[in-house]
Amino acid sequence: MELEEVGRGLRTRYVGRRVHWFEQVTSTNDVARTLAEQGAPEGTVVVARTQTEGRGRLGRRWASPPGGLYLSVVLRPIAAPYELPRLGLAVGVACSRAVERSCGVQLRLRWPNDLVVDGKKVGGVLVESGPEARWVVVGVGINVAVAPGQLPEGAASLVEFAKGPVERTALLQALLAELELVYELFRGGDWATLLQWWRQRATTLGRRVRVHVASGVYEGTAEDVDEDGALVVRLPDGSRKRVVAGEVGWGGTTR
Ligand code: BT5
Repeated sequence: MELEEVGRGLRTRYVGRRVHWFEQVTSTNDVARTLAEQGAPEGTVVVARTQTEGRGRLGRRWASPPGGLYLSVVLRPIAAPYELPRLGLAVGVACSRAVERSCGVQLRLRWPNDLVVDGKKVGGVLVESGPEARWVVVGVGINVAVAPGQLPEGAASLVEFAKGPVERTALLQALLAELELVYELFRGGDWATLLQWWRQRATTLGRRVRVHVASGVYEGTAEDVDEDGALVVRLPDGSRKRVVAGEVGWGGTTR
């Protein structure tokens, strides 16, 4: 992937106007955090071909072999920390729109941050922030064409679902453009549009779910996502529970 090519076809105002490209880093989120702390402008992007310490949430590992897209974007929203889960969902929407646009694959969203095709995880979103959310780093990992055997159980690459080859430059360009679009909606407070777009792509809603939270595990039906980005689950006794942070699975499958 040529940096020049990415810049040439890019139609954004600020996301991706500065791209730091690396063969290998520990984690693009680490590099972006450092840049953010040093005052990097909003929209600064870090892309790496591989990561040695790619991470997911809660210190989990993110397998980052060649053939994936690993990027992080520095943002400076004027937002309270409690608003950031919404931004995470918005980024998932951007990924879905970009994948659909660039390779025609329908990328679905599993609350909170999984990017899924046909029940397989093909990517994830990790939002990290500095003190009082003065800066935010949005990390996206997408398995574009990773060699089989280099991904964990339940994971897959986009090429397995695409009709033709998946062009990484086109995907990255589309992703940067869609990220700017959803970020503008987020900044403008248009949560209604973002939520509608998220719902249209959600795999989680209307299904029976098993929710793992710090205090335990319970089952119910995932009804909706609320204005804070929390999952609303209807319990068997009819009451509703808001899940702000947790894991969602169902019936032994990850679909
Ligand atoms: C995520 O975490 O899904 C967020 C992943 C974000 C990765 C990007 S890459 C660029 C940027 N730099 C970073 O260091 N991170 C971000 P979580 O929901 O915690 O999911 C982690 C789980 O997904 C792991 O425990 C595995 O089960 C699974 N997993 C690990 N690597 C995977 C991969 N490449 N594809 C699919 N699933 C994977």
